[in-house]
Amino acid sequence: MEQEKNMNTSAENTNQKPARKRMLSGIQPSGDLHLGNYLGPLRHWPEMIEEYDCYFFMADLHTLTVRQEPAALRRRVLTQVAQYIACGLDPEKCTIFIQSHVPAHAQLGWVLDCYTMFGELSRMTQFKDKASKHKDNINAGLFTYPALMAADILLYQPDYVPVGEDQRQHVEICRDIAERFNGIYGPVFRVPEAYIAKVGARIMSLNDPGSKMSKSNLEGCVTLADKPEDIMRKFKRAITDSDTERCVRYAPAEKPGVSNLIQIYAAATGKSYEDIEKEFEGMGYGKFKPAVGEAVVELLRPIREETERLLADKSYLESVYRAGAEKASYFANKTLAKVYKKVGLVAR
Ligand code: ATP
Ligand code: LTN
Repeated sequence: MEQEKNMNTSAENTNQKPARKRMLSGIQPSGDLHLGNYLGPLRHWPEMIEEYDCYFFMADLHTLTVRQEPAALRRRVLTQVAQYIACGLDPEKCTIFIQSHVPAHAQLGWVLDCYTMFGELSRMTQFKDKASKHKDNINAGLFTYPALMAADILLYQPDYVPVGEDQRQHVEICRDIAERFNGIYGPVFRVPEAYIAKVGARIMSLNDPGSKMSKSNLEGCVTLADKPEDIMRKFKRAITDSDTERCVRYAPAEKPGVSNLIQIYAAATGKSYEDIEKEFEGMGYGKFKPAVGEAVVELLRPIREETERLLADKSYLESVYRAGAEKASYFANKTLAKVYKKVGLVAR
């Protein structure tokens, strides 16, 4: 994973420097986790828990910005806890928790709302995008989402935030908010850096390679829960191009569909783009598309099977997220108390 090169100006100013560097990230349980979530950030998290002090959470409060069916949301949060573990996040080595179980997120979120400007929120791509897709529900939470995300991050004083390319702007605004706050009150927050994978940072939709793979277009999206036959069907139908040579060549601008499949195949097998071009030289798309499908089936099979096993053990899952909330709360409450004191709230 290639680390973003951002200058971290205030990191050394904080007096809460941990022994190990810290990482934090979250994913919204707004649908089933998909191949973009996995090949972008999630796949790299298990490597990180060996080296960093890691916090991973289900961003359930963020999910409320779009109307949800309550029972389905509850089910997806539990599935996501199981999937995090099935992807290799050992709860003994990192902290896994549910955002709404740690009230400090909403509490700091409110304070940061008051240090985030209307103009900067108006420029957020995700807001503009989601507002155009949900015209009947452009709520205040959708607008202030980045301030809550900044609170999620800053509560834990992390050094790095591992996310996909589409979240770069949100990490940038988080840095701006932290610097603004530190500029007024002194070094309260560590200013974190985005940590973005080179391969897999932006997986595109299989049936619309101009848009990122997303839960909102299920035929173009492979989920971690998909059965092998569904995965194969989606890859066989993947949009490529009408290039008469039908050659497997990495050229994102000219051949977005094929380049996306090469990217997925590279991420799933560890092969380089050149090796993949050689492997399929002269073969056309008829051989290539099912080969990518098979590689993804094998990549996801152990995750799906382990998720099913874990979901049958509700008491274990409960023990994981309860312990996680306790540990996360301890840390988060320390930062929140400091913030409340700095802004002038009376201690209880
Ligand atoms: P939606 O489908 O509604 O856009 P999402 O799939 O982006 O949602 P998020 O919770 O917003 O889900 O994203 C979780 C993480 O996965 C983020 O770090 C995000 O950057 C990353 N991610 C999402 N889609 C992709 C993608 N297509 N390629 C790579 N990374 C992605
Ligand atoms: N906005 C993120 C999810 C998210 C997040 C976070 C990611 C909410 N809070 C804090 C990293 C750190 C998204 O992926 N859509």
